[in-house]
Amino acid sequence: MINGEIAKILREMGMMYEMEDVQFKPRAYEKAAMAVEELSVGASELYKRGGKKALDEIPGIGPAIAAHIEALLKTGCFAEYRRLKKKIPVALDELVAVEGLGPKMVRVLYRELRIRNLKDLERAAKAGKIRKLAHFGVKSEEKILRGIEFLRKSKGRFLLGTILPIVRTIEERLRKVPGVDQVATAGSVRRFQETIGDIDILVTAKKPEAVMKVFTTMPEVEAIIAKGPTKSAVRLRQRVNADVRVLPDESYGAALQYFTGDKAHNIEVRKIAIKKGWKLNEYGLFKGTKLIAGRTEEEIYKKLGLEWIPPELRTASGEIEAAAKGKLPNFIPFGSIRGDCQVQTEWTDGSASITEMAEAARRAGLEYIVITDHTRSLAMTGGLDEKGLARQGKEIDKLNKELGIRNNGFRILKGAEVNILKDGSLDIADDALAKLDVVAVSVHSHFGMSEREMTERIIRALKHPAVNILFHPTGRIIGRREPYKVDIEKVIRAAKQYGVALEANSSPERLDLKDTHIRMAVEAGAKLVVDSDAHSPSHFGFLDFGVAQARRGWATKTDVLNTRPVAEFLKALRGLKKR
Ligand code: DGT
Ligand code: CA
Ligand code: CA
Ligand code: ZN
Repeated sequence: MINGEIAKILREMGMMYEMEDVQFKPRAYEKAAMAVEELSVGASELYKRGGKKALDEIPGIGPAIAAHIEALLKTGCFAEYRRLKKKIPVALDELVAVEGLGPKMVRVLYRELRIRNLKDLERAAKAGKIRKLAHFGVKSEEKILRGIEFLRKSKGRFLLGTILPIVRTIEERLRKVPGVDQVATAGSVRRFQETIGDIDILVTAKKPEAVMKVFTTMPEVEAIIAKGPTKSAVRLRQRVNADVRVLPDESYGAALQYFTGDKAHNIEVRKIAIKKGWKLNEYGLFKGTKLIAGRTEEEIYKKLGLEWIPPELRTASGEIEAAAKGKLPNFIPFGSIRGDCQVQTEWTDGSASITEMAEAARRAGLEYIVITDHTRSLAMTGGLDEKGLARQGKEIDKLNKELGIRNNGFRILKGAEVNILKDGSLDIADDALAKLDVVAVSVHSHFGMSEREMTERIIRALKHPAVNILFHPTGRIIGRREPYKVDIEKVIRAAKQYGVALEANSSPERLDLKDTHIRMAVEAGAKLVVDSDAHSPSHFGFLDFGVAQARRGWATKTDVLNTRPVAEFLKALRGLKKR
């Protein structure tokens, strides 16, 4: 059993306890699920080496849950899971994927209408049965149907953040196969697209059969779809398909270019070849039957009169014209974020202390973080009020004194993720905001407003003189929640006018602003920050997902304020207000 499967069961346990109104356990299981997901080694590997004790020692996992994991690894199940599952035998993960449906509502739906899965849910909603339940109404029934429709649309695609770790593991494994030279993943993964349909791996090797053997017998493989001498395809246990092709050295670059896409980009590039009287395909660039380029992507682009175009930019939206003129912008480099402006801690819904987050950030190469716990109207997270923020401020002052010496000047900045209320006002008083280094605002309620109302609401918040950053400006959760209706162009213009930076949130399920919106912001001259939205120490690793989207949005380093050292960052942030 792999970590993802264990985490899924633990998460389901948490939800089942929530259905049962059990105290504390839901959070403990959710925390344990997160801990397992974050392990850099397989739990089964840990167990093999160190037994139950090794599981016990995973931070965030107590002896009871460790025992469950042990049972999972040995038998694939455990008694408590079976007991709870029997009580409410529903496809929980399927149902809670519908926006707005939590475990408690799932319980009501099961008790009252015997709804066990998505199909039952859709049938009941269409028959008008849900509106008749207490606490549900016509509106929630419509919302459920919209949610199901949305799920259906995004089905079959996976978050880049889920896929990339699997891809890296597979690549590393293939690299170790004797005779293997180059290994690369092409397609949407290489382009850092926000969602992935399937994984396309390219390899150059002396003995293709050895690659095929390793690839089709990997522990992640659930089924072999095709196995040939130089090409195989498998279905992984994560339900995603992956294929591998073994190529000769001389056409590696051509294949990489061809299979990276995207399709529209390739069509335009091929047109340039045709204009020159040449032919471009996955085997190379040909003049008649003569191969004139193919070993590297660079030589192909060069022969066609183009600068090499970074994969994430290949969307046929102006990059080819720019490359032809040698005028591709100096896109923000990966790894260039110096400070993270959105970090949650255990003061609200994060999993770790301020110190732990600061230390993780420093290990991730950052120079500063802004602590932005939620504020009071987000009651489910234990949002902070003015007093809470003041107490947290004192704690941060103290830590800065201690850490400053120990950590070469690493800085923790005081901030908050302040809720924008329905009318556009903020849920924290001005004098408390004045004590923060960075004030960020975001929408966490009343998602159903009209576009005009939502746009006005957000712009009113941006006008507030204390506000520095707008977090996740459209509120989408990829594959789970549509963005709220908002005129993003107007919001971008207002952000520029009132001196507020817009966030490019790096969390793989948000990526908000998304690439095309980032490009609008860059063109409008608004400033950005790229944040991880960290809720636990490993999340600082998300930052490059945000950087990739910023690159797809044609952002350069100067567009992104938190590429600067802390003093310059703060100065630039304040400077926006003075223009
Ligand atoms: P995905 O898998 O849906 O996330 O998106 P991609 O871009 O990885 O698409 P995929 O896996 O179907 O194909 C990988 C690349 O191969 C694609 O970006 C461009 C190229 N390609 C695939 N099929 C065709 C085709 O029929 N014509 C051309 N010109 N290129 C293709
Ligand atoms: Ca693909
Ligand atoms: Ca493919
Ligand atoms: Zn938020």
